Amino acid sequence: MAKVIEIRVPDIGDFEDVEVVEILVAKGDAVALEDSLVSIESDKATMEIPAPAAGIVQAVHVGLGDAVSEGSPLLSLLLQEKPAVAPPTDTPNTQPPPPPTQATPNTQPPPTPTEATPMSAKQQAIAAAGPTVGPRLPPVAPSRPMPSVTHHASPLVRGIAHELGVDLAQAKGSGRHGRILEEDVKAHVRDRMQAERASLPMPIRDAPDVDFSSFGRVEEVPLGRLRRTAARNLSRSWLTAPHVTQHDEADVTELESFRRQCRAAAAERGLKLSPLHFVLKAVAVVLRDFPDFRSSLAPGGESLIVKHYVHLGVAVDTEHGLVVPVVRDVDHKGVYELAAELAELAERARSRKLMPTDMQGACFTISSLGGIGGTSFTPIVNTPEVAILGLSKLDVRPRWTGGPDIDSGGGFEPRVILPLSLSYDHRVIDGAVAARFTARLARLLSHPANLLL
Ligand code: CAO
Repeated sequence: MAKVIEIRVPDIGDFEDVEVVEILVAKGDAVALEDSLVSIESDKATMEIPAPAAGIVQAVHVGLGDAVSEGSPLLSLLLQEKPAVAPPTDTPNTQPPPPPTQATPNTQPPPTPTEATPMSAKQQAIAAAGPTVGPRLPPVAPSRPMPSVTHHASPLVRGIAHELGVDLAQAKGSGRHGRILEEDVKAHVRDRMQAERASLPMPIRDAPDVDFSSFGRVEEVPLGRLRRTAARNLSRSWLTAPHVTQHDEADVTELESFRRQCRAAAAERGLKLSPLHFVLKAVAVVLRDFPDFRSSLAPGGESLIVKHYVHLGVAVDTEHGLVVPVVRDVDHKGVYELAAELAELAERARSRKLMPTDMQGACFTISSLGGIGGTSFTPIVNTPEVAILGLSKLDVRPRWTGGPDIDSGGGFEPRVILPLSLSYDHRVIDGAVAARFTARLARLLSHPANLLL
């Protein structure tokens, strides 16, 4: 005769009001011996309660989130007439019945299912433990709480997931009620590996080797050492520092008027003042308030090394290639002194007389193409510096003197504009800070008297 047994919460040690976190079966489900029925979870551990025998679920007595304690009814199971697994062999089982999954023995008296159908040793062991049979929660040191579990998976699958380093919360279950099976864990690992392979950066290859002579006459001209070195440095910078260029412009009308006034005095010193010399001075002032712009990323990228000196590199165009000599302590020097020093460095650069030390120690670089032309460009940061300022050609542009309401009067007046292009390493400098930097520089150049302050 068919027998219905009540499955109850087993001995779970000292725990009370443990939460039901998973109900893995529903009324009418056929379950096999040891199929997990319900998962309960304390703040220390999660435990699945297995079926003590094969059968059909008659009723589920708990809901998700219910608090249960030892002996609380979980579900009613109509035991199968026939055993779900092979009947016991003739050899009597002399082993004491092991607790289903855990080491701690069950101390509850076993209510005995009374059906006559013979059971396997394992079934007998489990059924003998009766409705309250089940594993105790494993003793877990309070200092090492178990992670909470919100997925359906057998202890075996959890073990495999643990071994493979799979977070079950990320895996998709294809089993009944979304239960995560062994093959789901493997599929998850496979998908992750494929995704990782796909996200690997493409290897950087040289441009394809083309036989240009097949299209016309060619000649091969060797590159000088300077150009080869510059090419290496520029490539490294471009590939390692994420570049952004902030474009701005400074109204340098007053500054240009002042520069013209200084022309004679400069000539007496054997100098020519260019806009660049004033920009050097202004940049030194702005750098005082923007320490990140005179910093470098420390090796490993975990910190910044901020330099408390203001040595500025200046890009010099020579027939052998680009070199960047360094003007030291710009913040402590006057514009005439800077003009004299830069002229001397540029002269030595062009006659290839610079020493390696002349090109070391900058914390920021300026590259001026203003004497040549152009409206803006993207200079490449001279890493490990984090920013470089490009200057383009002065332009005279009309400026509206009235307010935004053009009907209320106003007019246009010519203004001298200096285009600014600030490239920066976005790992170190945020766009907003870069915009503040150029805005501050533009203000300073627009009111050159402030340079004295
Ligand atoms: N707008 C208009 N005219 C400008 C100017 C500007 N922004 N900057 C300079 N000029 C003028 C100068 O006043 C000078 O005019 P005069 O001959 O009438 O006096 C003329 O252009 C030539 O100036 P210069 O280039 O000789 O002098 P400088 O101080 O401005 O620059 C140096 C010196 C060494 C930086 C420059 O000669 C140089 O080599 N520039 C090229 C840098 C370079 O190649 N950068 C690209 C690197 S990639 O980032």
